[in-house]
Parts: sequence; C-alpha cells; structure tokens
Amino acid sequence: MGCRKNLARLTPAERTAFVNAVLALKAGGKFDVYTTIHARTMDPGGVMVHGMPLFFPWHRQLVLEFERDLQAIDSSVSLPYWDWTVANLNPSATESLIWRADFMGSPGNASPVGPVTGPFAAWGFSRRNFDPFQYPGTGGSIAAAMAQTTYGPFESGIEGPHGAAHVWVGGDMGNIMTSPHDPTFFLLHANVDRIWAEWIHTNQGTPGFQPYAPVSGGMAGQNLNDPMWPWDGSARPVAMPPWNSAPVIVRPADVIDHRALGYFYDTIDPECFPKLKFVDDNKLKFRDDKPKFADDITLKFRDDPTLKFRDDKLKFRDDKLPPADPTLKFRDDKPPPLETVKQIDEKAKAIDDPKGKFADDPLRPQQGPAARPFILSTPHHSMAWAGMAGGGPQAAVAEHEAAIAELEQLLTKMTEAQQLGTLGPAEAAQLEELHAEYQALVSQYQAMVQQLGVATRS
Ligand SMILES: [Cu+2]
Repeated sequence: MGCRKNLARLTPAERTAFVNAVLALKAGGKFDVYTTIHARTMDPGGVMVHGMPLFFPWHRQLVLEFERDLQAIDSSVSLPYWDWTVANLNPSATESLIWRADFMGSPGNASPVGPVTGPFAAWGFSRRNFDPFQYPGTGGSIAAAMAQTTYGPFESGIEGPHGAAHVWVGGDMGNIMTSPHDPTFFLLHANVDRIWAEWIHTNQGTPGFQPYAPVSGGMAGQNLNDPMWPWDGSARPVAMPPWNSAPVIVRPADVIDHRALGYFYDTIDPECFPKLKFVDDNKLKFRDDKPKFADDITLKFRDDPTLKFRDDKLKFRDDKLPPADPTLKFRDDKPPPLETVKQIDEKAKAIDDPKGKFADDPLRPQQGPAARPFILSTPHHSMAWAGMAGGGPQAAVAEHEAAIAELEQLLTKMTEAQQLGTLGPAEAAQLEELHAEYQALVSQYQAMVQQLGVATRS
C-alpha cells in the first residue's frame, strides 16, 4: 500500500530510497527482465500492447510488478510519476527535480546520444542531449483526451503524448525494444497509469461508462477478460520466467481499479491527502473577545482538499430578535428608545455613535465581566426603584439603565461563548438565570418609565 507521488513532491529521503531500491534491484539481476518482457511484446505473435486497447492495463501490470519488486527491497518505496507536461523545476527554477544527480541523472552528455551521469551512469543506457530545463509538454493533448468519454479515443489520445515523451528523452527510452533500460521508463509509465486512473475517477459515476473496451468481440487478446501475456499461463510466444512457471492470470478486468491493487495517487486518492488540518489546532481558538495577536502563532491553513468550513450551526444573531427573523443585525437594542433616555440622561449616546464602546474592541479597555464583574440582585432592583433609592425615581431609572446595560454585555459575551462551545455547564445554568433576570429587569424598567409619565415609543 502506498502513495504514488509526483516526483516533484518527493522528499530527499524518498528520492534516495527510490534510487537505492532501483540500484538494488539491478544488482540482484531482476531489473533487466522488464526490458525483456517489454521487447518480447514485439515478437511475431506476441501480445500487442502498443497502439492497442491493452496499452493501459498491460503497462499497469508491468509497472505494478516493478513497484512490488522495489517494495520487496524497501517497503517504504512507492513509484513516483513524471508529469512530463510541466518543467518540474525547483521553486527558484535553478534546478531540474527529475534530471538531478541524485535522482534520474543528467541528459545524454554528447550528441547525438551518450552515457548519462548520475546514479545509473554505469548502466550504459543512453539519452538524448536534451535541455533539462525543457520538457516534452503536450498537456493540451492530454486535456483533450481526458475530455473523451469512451475508451478508444481516450486511449489513443494519451498514447500519442506518451510516445512523444519517450522520444523526447531519447536514447534507449526512444525505442520500444530498449526503453525500460532507463528507470525513467517507470516514472513515465506511472504517469500514464495515473492519467488512466484519473479518467476513470472522473467518469465512473456516469451511467454506461466503460473504463476499458472492448468488453468482448474485439481482437483476440484485447478483450476485457482475455488474459494478458506473460500473465496468461502460456509460453506464447516465449516462456517468460518467472511468470510462466507459477502462472498468475491477469486480465484487463483485474487491473481496472488501481485502488484494489493497493496503491494510490496523490491527485485523487484521500489516502494520500495530508491529514493535518490546522498547524496548531490545540491552541487555535476563534474568539474575538480578548484578541492577543502578539502572543499567537501565525495561523496557517494547509492546502487540504478535505478541509471544510461548516457554518450551518454557527449563527450571529441578536438573541432577542424573534427566532424567525431572517435579517442579520448587529444592534444595540437597549430599551427604551434613545429619545426616552435623553429625557433622563442628556449624555445618552445614539446606537451608531462611533465613539460608543464595543465589548470586543481590542483598542479599548474591557468593559465586560472580565474587567468589572457584574453583581446584580434582583430583589434589590425589584423593590428599590420606587422612591426608596437614595436619589429618588431619577436615580432609580439611571440605576436600572446601568444595570440593564451591564447585564446585556454579560449576556452577549456568555451567549457568544455558548455558540462557540466554550461555556461550561455551570455557566450555562447561570446564563439561563441571567436571561430571566434581564427580562424581569427590563419589564420593571419599562413599567417604571411609564409610571413616571415619560413618553415611550411602542
Ligand atoms: Cu511500452
């Protein structure tokens, strides 16, 4: 099981592990069998895997066997893929990430072809003397092929650009008889394989979609359930050790689902996506009541395709609006209306006064419970207002007004905390009590204002 990554995303350790496994496979004598199998498909009477439907499934099985051979050497290794439609340079564009001295090695170093330098220089294969900052391209052709919805046009639309990439690397890679000599073959074909996987991934929900064709009635050996040499139990046209001695039957139908084969691609498979959502999700809080940005780490959102920002529960509501009120409002609904208050206190400020204090304004001193704990006694307010308070009715009104304002701030903060899920059970119970207290206080206040003969709006 493993993720096949774009070679440009390999870590240095992954790059080294891959190269070392390939070198070990070569040293153990099992590498060159892949060149032999590939060349033997060109024998008279051999299985036709180029320019034919089998192109995708046959090469999928070949490349998978190669990857499994590498994993037998180092289980951490997965086959990288080479997207040859882009340059694959480092971020400063000073270095190729594929033709590195510690990866695929250099282009051919003499014209027309010659031995390459790098980990595989001693292998004796050749490459064209291409510019490592250039690349085969043909991305447009691939997009056109990906837009096809039937297998035939899709297959031929991809095989063409694939062949162009072979020829662009040149040397051994430019010839079907020799191309797997160069390990780049497997990176190129991992990309071909990814493209087939993505095409299936894109279309598999469409009724009638066929990830492979022909299903039946096609040329012998090319149908969905026809075994593919050398995984067909035969020695036709030649015996191909080790597969002819312990035959494993592999048909196109057996390799349609790459996920069932135990590998994944970093472009489409969730197994390859980063699991981390927030770099620091232990400390991270979305709160605005006490911003301390100087102490906070920089918030980073990783490019995680599974990341979702849900907002179906979070609501910014004035909790005193009717529940059905769909209009989002940030309002100070402190009763009574401003005109009424002004008759009592000329310094009262309008609702949208820019100098007004907001509970969460980081530039102003905290006015909420953290700075000035609110202490309220309902019995005191319920009995004290009618002339019993020291300053008479006017003072009682002012006292109520101050108490209501303070209680509103506290309620707002606690309600926000509740919506954020940071309110404890004891505080939640207190919130309930405070709501009741608030409503009682407002009723008293409104009755008081009416009894004092002050005009009010409805
Ligand atoms: Cu081939």
